[in-house]
Amino acid sequence: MSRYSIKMQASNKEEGHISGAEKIISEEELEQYCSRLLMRALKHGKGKPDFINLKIEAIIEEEILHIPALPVSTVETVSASEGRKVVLAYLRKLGLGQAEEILAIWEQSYAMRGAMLLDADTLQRLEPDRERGIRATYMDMETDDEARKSSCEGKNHFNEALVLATKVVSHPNIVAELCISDDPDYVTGYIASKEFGYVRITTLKEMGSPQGGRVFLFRGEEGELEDCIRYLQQQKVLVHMDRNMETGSCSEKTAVQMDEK
Ligand code: PML
Ligand code: MG
Repeated sequence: MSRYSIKMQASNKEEGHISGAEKIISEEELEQYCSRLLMRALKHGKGKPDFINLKIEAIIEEEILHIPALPVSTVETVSASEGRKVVLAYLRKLGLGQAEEILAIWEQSYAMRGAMLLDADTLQRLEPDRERGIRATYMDMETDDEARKSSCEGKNHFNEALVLATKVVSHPNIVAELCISDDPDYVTGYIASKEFGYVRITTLKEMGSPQGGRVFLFRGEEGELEDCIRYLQQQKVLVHMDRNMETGSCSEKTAVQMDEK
């Protein structure tokens, strides 16, 4: 089967970045998904784009790494501080002694376009470009669930994050990923690791806050860093989703709960 990677990026002069998404699909699906991603760019709540970039690249089938999605679990929390305590507990369970410091450094990722790559032990920042950060890319889900697959017209935070987290923590040198969305009305975040899977934390920031970012925690030798960055930014990955896997509606539920307060 011939497959293609499609990447969409939309921006305008007032807002800067408006929307971005990517898919890995077959040649037969190319036209349909180009149009879906175009609609996603045009209908974004942040505003009308004045620039849309659709990048299409052929992919060699043998270059694709196929991996199963991380197992998912959910921890219900009612406040950002409770959510952060859950993250701290998981970091400690992963053997990361400097959990408090990692949480503090995570805040520096809020201003970045990509993710921060942090040495889990020395707490040294490892991104070659600190403003841009690391862009985990060239990944998509593989599923026979049509509804899930076609959800790319609008953003599905959970599906997209599960795909990204599965790719990222599958690298031998990544111990964990921490993520809070920068979308003001999306308060569910997660900590992902090979050991504990994808752990959703239903409240990890205050409702209305535009602050969010990602940290990839690296553990390894200096000589292993280059391969890790190459994997994160260039390796093509298809994440196989289980049909019975949850589809990610807990943040909306939390949003309602928060509004009622
Ligand atoms: C983002 O906005 O890209 C981050 C989404 C985090 C999703 C968390 C979840 O619902 O599991
Ligand atoms: Mg966002």
